[in-house]
Amino acid sequence: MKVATDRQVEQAYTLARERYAALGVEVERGLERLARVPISMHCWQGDDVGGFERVGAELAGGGIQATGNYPGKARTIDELRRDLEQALSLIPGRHRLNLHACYLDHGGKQVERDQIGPEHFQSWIDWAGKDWHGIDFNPTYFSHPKAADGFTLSHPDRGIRDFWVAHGLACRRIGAEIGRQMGTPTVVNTWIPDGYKDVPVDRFGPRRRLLDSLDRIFAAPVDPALLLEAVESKLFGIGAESYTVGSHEFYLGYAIARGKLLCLDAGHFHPTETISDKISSVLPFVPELLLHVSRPVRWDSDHVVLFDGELLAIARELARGDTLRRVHIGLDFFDASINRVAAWVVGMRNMLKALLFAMLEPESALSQAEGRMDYTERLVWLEELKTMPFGAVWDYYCLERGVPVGMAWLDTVRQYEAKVLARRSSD
Ligand code: RNT
Ligand code: ZN
Repeated sequence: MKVATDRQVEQAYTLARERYAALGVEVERGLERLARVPISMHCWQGDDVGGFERVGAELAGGGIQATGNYPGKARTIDELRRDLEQALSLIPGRHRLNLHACYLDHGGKQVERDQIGPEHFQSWIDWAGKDWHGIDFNPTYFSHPKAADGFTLSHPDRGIRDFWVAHGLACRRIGAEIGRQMGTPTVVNTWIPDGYKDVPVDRFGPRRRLLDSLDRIFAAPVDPALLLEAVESKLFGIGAESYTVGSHEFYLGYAIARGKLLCLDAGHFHPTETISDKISSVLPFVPELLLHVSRPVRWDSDHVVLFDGELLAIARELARGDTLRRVHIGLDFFDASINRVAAWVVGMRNMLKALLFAMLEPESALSQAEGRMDYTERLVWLEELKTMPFGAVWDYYCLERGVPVGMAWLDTVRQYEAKVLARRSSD
């Protein structure tokens, strides 16, 4: 399905550019800015957070859960890479790959998580090569027998903590080596599932132990040109409803005290609490931020990101001023009930669309109205902008970057599904 001819896209763009120019917005500037923003695309949407440690790995444990049984999930590294390539070819711009430690390439010989090294990710680095802007990384502190008690870095048993600290240290080395080879720092993000299903007696002990484990992992200084380290909080998880060791306040304090990046996941707060308002509150106190752009539906359900109000609110915060210089954007969702390649494409394109929308707002006119305390004008401006011919600019951007315009990309995904995904047996 061709949704429009190239000429139609160009004509609509020319008119749209004039409309924006009348508001004092230079559309070309917005498009150039957008082209410089990499989004970190999470590998785990491709196989429901399974990973490749074991043959036929299970679904994620540790309080996160992909639901659905849509056929065609990637079962091997090669399958996942093909799927990632397919998705990337339908997304405008140059982006980053976000890997988890459990996606290692062990070449048939199982390796324990405290023993992994950069060699297990060399094939990812070689594959990512020049097509990707860089690679980000995550230690995997879940889906493992030593995480089965619901505790890892804060486990009461010293031996189990030591094992996970060793994993954290190994991931640091891996992250730094990836950063060195890719020529752009790897953002290594720490999230642990630790928590209690029911009301604990001692809330201090696990947090004291987590603090100590983190300090052991982060003890040696690292070169920020190779590695940036983030910590990710959470409110609750399945089976950890009453108490999460790594809460927001805990990691906010940790990131500020230790100069780490704070990771804000859109699904890790109370249902009506949003992360858009947290960006300007936290950035004055931490060096940089990592975002896990996700979509919670009633809980931390990790639905595919929509072009909705909260995504726009996040994008506006990023587009204004030079905030983007200090914020890394990653996606974090996993929907196993729809075509997984399509899930990536929808989420990535929506994130980019939202950024473009925000980059086409007349920042100075809006802030002047606010500065004059003319809240009537501010309101009228913001409402007017919603019906500007933004779609025509987005379509043109896709055309210019050589990716399908409109929903024409779905045809490609359907063909890929028929040719490749449908042939993967579900055994
Ligand atoms: C879990 C966190 C975490 C994971 C990934 C797979 O609640 O959001 O970021 O989704 O590490
Ligand atoms: Zn997350």
